[in-house]
Formats: sequence, structure tokens, C-alpha cells
Amino acid sequence: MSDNSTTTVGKPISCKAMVARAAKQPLTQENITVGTPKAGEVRVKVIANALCHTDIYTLDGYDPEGLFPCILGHEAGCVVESVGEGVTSVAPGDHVIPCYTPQCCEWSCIFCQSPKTNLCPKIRSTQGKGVMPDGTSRFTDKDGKPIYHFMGCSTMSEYTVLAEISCAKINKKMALDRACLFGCGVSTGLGAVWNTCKVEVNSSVAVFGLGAVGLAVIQGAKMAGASRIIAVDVNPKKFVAAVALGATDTVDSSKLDKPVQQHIAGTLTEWGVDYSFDCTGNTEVMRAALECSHRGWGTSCVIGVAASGHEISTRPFQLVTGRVWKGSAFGGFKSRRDVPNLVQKSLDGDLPIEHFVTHEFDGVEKTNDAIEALHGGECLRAVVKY
Ligand code: NAD
Ligand code: AHE
Ligand code: ZN
Repeated sequence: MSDNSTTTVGKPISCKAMVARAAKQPLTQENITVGTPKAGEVRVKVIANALCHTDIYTLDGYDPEGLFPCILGHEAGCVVESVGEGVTSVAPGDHVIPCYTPQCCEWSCIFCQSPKTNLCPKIRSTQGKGVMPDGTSRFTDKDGKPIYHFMGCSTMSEYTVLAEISCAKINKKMALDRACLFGCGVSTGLGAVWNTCKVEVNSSVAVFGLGAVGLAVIQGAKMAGASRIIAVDVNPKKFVAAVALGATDTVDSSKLDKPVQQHIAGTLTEWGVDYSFDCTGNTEVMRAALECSHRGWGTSCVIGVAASGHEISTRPFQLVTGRVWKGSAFGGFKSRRDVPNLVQKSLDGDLPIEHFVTHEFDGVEKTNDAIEALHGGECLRAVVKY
């Protein structure tokens, strides 16, 4: 792709994008038009995008909010191309990570002002409808028909438009094909441990699902000083990375002759673990995670995203006897404030992330190959450089 940033300001941009036309169909490579950023919006050139399981879940038609045709993708590293009226926090040339959980920082936003949550709702309703805050799309196909946005990011396109409040400005020293990881999975796993559960030194932890999110949970738990980290998956190939990051025990739950919660609370430990995390999106696993947590004080955190129509259940007795069921979105990080700090921590050598990148591709048109790699069972993050 040629760098035409000096000539594009104020004009629509024609570029390549991978469009999700319908559920369970491969993405189609299309030339689309990306409109100019309106007030409070930022147009960015996407440099690299990593695939998250949530993109595939949506492409497979499991997201109740899923809309087609849309441009998926929400884990990216980008350079600002131009900004709309009133944008002051970023400027052309800045490096940004799009954040599907925005942070408006307004005094009137009780969510942004509260230390208890990162869930700024300022643009959540339009984001869920696949449009920008003014209710329209910035993407049109070759016939002039609109294409929906996704999670306020839509980074499977060479250019995209974001709300200013979704842009985390980061240190330019960080390579964007690694910075992208902080746009979702890695930040989510770390933050679920540090912010949502506040895991303490010497805690015991069980992690269900060892994709990038589960491995980031293990990495975060180790950094928090957990002394026992039980890694659970149905794919034993995932155990190598889990142990390298600090898992003390591995469990292939598909090979047990009893429910995994009874194996963890009963065999591996007497009363269960202090903290457990679901990183699968499977509601039976969420139940097992809750039920393997410690009588009296165990906390279980749902991170995985369940398919439309699936619900969680357990005996209320599990809660009566002291277990707490929690959930975490984007690891509880206030995006524009915290993502730049995660990037800096990584630049300082205190937060290694290289191990998450198992596959790399060149060109947005290779995104279907990246999806195939993700289905292969050995992929953590496939990074596509545009
Ligand atoms: P992934 O597909 O790479 O990893 C999932 C792992 O779970 C795989 O290793 C798989 O083998 C394992 N698994 C599947 N079934 C299992 C079972 N029954 N028991 C144990 N392990 C099982 O996915 P990912 O990108 O790491 O994402 C994990 C989940 O987190 C997904 O549901 C994703 O949508 C969700 N997610 C949530 C947030 C959030 O903010 N809450 C952010 C990112 C991702
Ligand atoms: N749209 C779905 C829910 C999808 C969902 O829960 N998304 C997670 C992020 S997954 C990132 O890979 C999340 O943070 N949700 C909070 C939010 O505001 O969307 C549904 O069930 O409707
Ligand atoms: Zn994600």
C-alpha cells in the first residue's frame, strides 16, 4: 500500500478491506471507500491487525449483535491519517490502538469518573448497531452501499474511522505489529487478574482455556505472585506455553473420569482455588470454573464470550457458601489511560509479549489465511501486517 497520507486529508479514501458478507462465509476482498472523519472522529491507517476469537465467533454468527455485511477486526496498531472537527487528543502521525471499550473522560460520565469500572457507555449503543455515533457508516462498497462497523474498530481494512474516545495514543517506539496485541486479548487477560480480581501474592489460580487470553491470565497471575497456577485445556498442545509462562499444573479436562471441578477441588487442592478464570466462552466450563473455586472466598471470573442464547447456571448453594461470580470486559482497563502504560511496560522490558505471536501474514488480503491458522489449534495470535 502506498503512503498517500498527505493527499488524502479531507477526501474519501479508496482502499482494500476484507468484508464479512454473511455468517460462516469466508471474508471477501473488496475495494471500499472510507469516508472522511466527522466531528469527534479520527481516520487511521491500519498497520497491523491480530485476530481475536471474538472476530471468529461473530463471523460464525454467534454474536446476538452481529450484523452483515460488516468489517470485523478489533486488535490493531494504527497511524492517524486525519482528524475530524474538534479532535484534540490525537493528531495526524500519532500511533494509536483502537479500543472497543472507549473512555470519554467527561465529568458527567459516572462510569469514567468511577474507579470501579472501565465500561464507558458513551457510544455503546451505536457501536452495537454497527454505526458511528451519528448513526451512519463511514464505509461504502463499490455499489455505494453502506457496510457496518464492528466493535467501534473495524480494523480488517487498510483504513478505518474511529471515535476519538476510542483512540489510545501510544509511544511511537513500540512496533505496531506488536502493539496491536494490547487492543484486546493480552490486555484482557492481564487486567482480569490485576484489576477485576486483584489476585494477591501466594494465591492459587485455575485458568480454563489456554488461548492468548488464558495465557495472559497465567502471565498476569505469575507477575502478581500466585504460587499455584492450574492450567486447563482440552488441547494438550497448549500446555507447553502455559508452563513456560508459570503454570504449575496442567489438566486435560477431556481425559478426566470425573468433572474437572471435582478434580481441582478435591484432588489437586482440598477446598478449591482462590481465583478461577473462564477463557473459553463455554457455559459448562464457566460453571466448572465457579464450582472449583474455594469454599468461603473463591472468586471466579467470566472472560469468555458465550454464543447467543447460552446461559450460565449453578446451584445457588455455591454462592451461599461464599463463592463469588464476576465478569471482566477488556480486563477492567480504562482504555485511553491504561493502554499506553501497558505499551510502555512492554517497551521497558517488564511485560514480554512476543510469545503470543505464533503466525504472521503480509497484506490485509491474507486475513482468511490467518483465520484458517486460528482454527488450526496451535495459533495464539496471527498478526496480519497490511
Ligand atoms: P482461543 O480460541 O484462542 O482460545 C480458547 C482456548 O479454550 C483454546 O485453547 C481451546 O482449546 C480451549 N477450550 C475450548 N473448549 C474448552 C473446554 N471445554 N475446556 C477447556 N478449554 C477449552 O480464544 P481467545 O482469543 O484466547 O479468547 C478466549 C475467550 O475470551 C473467547 O470466548 C473470546 O471471545 C473471549 N474474549 C473476551 C474478552 C473480554 O473482554 N471479556 C476479550 C477477548 C476475548
Ligand atoms: N455482543 C455480544 C457480547 C460480546 C462481548 O461480550 N464482548 C466483550 C468483548 S470480546 C472482545 O474480544 C465485551 O467486552 N463486552 C462488553 C461490551 O460492552 O460489549 C452480546 O452478547 O451481545
Ligand atoms: Zn477480542
